[in-house]
Amino acid sequence: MADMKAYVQEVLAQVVKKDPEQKEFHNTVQEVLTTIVPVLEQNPQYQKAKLLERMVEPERVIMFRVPWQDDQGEIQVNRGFRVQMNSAIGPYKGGLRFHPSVNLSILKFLAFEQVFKNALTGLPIGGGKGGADFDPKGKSDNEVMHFCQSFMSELYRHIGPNVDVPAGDIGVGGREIGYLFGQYKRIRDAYDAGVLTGKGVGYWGSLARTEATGYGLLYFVKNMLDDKNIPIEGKTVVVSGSGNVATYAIQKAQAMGAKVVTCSDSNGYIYDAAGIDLAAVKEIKEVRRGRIKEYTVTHPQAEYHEGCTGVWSVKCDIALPCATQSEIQLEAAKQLVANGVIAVGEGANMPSTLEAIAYFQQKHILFAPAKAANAGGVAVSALEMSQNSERLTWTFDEVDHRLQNIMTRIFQQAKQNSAQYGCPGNLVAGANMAAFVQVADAMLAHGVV
Ligand code: NDP
Ligand code: 2IT
Repeated sequence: MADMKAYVQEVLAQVVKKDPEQKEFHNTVQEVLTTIVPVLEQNPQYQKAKLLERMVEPERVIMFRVPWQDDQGEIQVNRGFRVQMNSAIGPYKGGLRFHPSVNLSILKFLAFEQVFKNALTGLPIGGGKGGADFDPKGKSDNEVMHFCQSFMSELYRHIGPNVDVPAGDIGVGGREIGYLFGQYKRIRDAYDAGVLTGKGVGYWGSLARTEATGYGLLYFVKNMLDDKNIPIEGKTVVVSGSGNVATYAIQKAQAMGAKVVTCSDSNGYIYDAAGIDLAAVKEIKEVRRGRIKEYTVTHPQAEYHEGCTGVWSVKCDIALPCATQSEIQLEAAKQLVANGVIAVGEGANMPSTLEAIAYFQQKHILFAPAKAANAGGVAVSALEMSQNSERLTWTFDEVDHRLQNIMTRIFQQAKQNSAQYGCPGNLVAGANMAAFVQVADAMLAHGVV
C-alpha cells in the first residue's frame, strides 16, 4: 500500500516551497491534509488522480487595482482579490473581506476552508473568497460607497449567479453588499438577484441570513453538548468579537439559557458579570459603528480591558471565538483549560492555531471546528440563492428550521466519519474527511480538469 502520510507530506512541502510566505494558507492545508490520511489509504484512486495537488491550487486567482476618491478629494488605491478555489460541486461561493490585513495568503486560506465547509452544508456550492486591503473603519458612507463601486467595476466580470456568488465577511455587511449589488446591477443592466447573498430583505435577501452564522454556531454546539448529555442552560460563555457572528452567537446563547459574560473588538474586551446586554452592543456596533469600550458608559458595572487576547483569561464553561484567525494561541488554550472550559466552538475561521487545537484535543475538550460550526452562514446564503432562483421568499421560521436541520446533519456527519475512520469524537478530522470525500468524488467524476 502506498504511504499516504508520505504523500501528504510531499504535497505540503510543495505548497510551502511554491509560496513560502503564505503561512495562513500552509496552516489550513496542513490541518486538512494531515487529518484525511485514513480516507486516502482506503481510496488510492485519489492519489492516482493527483487530487491533493489539484485541490491546493486555486482554479483561478484574480487580483486588481481599486482606485477611489476620499471625502477630501484625495485619490486612494487599494488592492482587490477574488480567489476562485474549487467549483467541483457548484459555483464558487464565499465572502468578501475588507480589512487592512487582507493578502493572498489569508484569502487562499479562507477559500480553501470554504471549499470543504460548503461541501458539508450538502448544498450545491463550490468555494471561493475575496476582498481588499481596504479599512472601512472611520470611513464615511460616501467613501465606502465609492470604494464598493470601484471594487465591483472590476469584480463584475468574474461573478454571476451561476459562476461565483460573493457575500459578506469581516468588514462587509448589509451596507457594503447593498452598494456592491447596486453597482453590479447598473453595469450588467440586469436584475441578477442571485449574484450576491446577504442582501437586504427588501431586495431579495433571505430572512435569517444576518443571524445565520451565530445561530448556526449555537445549534452546532448544542448538538455537541446534547451528545454528551451536557445541558447548555446555566453555562458561562465567553465570546470574542462584536461583529455579525459574535452578535447573533450571543443572542442565541442567551436564548438557550446560557450566560454570556464577554465580547470584544480589536482594541479590547468587555467583562460584564451580570451578562452582556446585547441591545447595548448592537446600538454601539450596528447603529453607531463605535468601539466596544463605549459599553461601560451605559454599563458602569462592566469592566473594559485593553487588548483583545485577554478575553481568554476569563473563566468560562464554553468559549466561542467569533472575531478572527489565530486569536486562540497555545497560551490562551492553556488558560482556558486551566479555568475549566468544557467546550470550544469556532465561530470565526481558523481562530485556534494548530497548537491550540492539539492542546484542546489532548485535554479532551469538546471542540467544534470552524468549517463545521460556522457553516450556517454560507448554508443560509445557499438558501438565499434557492429563493432567488425560484423568485420566492421563505419565512424566517422556514429558513431557521432548515438551518437547524443542516447544523444537526453536519454534526452527525462529522461524528460518524470520525468513528468510521478510527478517531471517534475528533470532529476536526471527521468534518475534514466527510467534506473531502464529497469534493474528491465530484472532481474524479469530472476527469482531468
Ligand atoms: P465583522 O466585521 O462583523 O466583525 C468582526 C469582529 O472581529 C469585530 O468585532 C472586529 O473588531 C473583530 N476583529 C476583526 N479583526 C480582528 C483582529 N485582527 N483582531 C481582533 N479582533 C478583530 O465580521 P464577522 O462577524 O462577519 O466575521 C467574524 C469571523 O467570522 C471572521 O473570521 C469571519 O471569517 C468568520 N465568519 C463570518 C461569517 C459571516 O457570515 N459573516 C460566516 C462564517 C465565518 P474591530 O471592529 O475592532 O475590527
Ligand atoms: O466564511 C464564511 O463562510 C462566510 N463569510 C460566509 C460566506 C457566504 O457566502 O455566505
